[in-house]
Amino acid sequence: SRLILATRNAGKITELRAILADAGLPHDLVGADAYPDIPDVRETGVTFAENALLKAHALAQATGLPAVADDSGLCVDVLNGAPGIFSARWAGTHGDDRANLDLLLAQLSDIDDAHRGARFTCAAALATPDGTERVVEGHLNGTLRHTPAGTGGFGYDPILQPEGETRTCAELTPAEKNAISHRGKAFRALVPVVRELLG
Ligand code: ITT
Repeated sequence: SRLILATRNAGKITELRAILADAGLPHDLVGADAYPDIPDVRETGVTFAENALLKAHALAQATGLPAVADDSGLCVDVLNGAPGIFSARWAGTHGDDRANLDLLLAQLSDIDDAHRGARFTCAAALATPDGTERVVEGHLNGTLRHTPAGTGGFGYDPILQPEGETRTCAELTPAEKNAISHRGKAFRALVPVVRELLG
């Protein structure tokens, strides 16, 4: 049976396919790009969980198929949790990863190493066409580098060094990142829920 991945972010799609396949989820995973006529949902929620549910419900309603969605972002301690749910458009243009990262580094230029704590959060939501919903969260704690390193992953990966690591997320292999990431944790927790509700 088919399960919609309610995201248009290519980095997320790549990671989700690997995470869900590794977890043994038997469903055919169909990206939202297979439905180009369905408009993007307005992310009007004030939490990651609310926005993930909005995206999952929108795709489930529009396709008549169950859908999972990811809302995620980087929460920086000295910025009181910003960029948070605004991570994808921190510098103004939605999805301009390089501009977002450069602006964040500029905002933190005076902050010393002891005060550069941050965490990635991912809310993973499941919605079915009958309106059933579930949502779980995962986190990855770390510190922010002063300069980007690495070419893997996407978004803020080149500046986030996970706790206990000497490399940034962008220097990890995809499997290493998925094993510890906010997204890996959230979607591995969602898999038994998907199995229970969808069979
Ligand atoms: P969809 O809504 O279509 O899923 P999006 O990119 O708009 O795609 P979000 O609103 O959830 O998704 O924004 C997520 C942003 O948070 C993303 O653009 C990155 O800047 C950042 N982010 C999330 N997960 C990340 C990760 O694993 N590594 C680095 N940055 C990440």
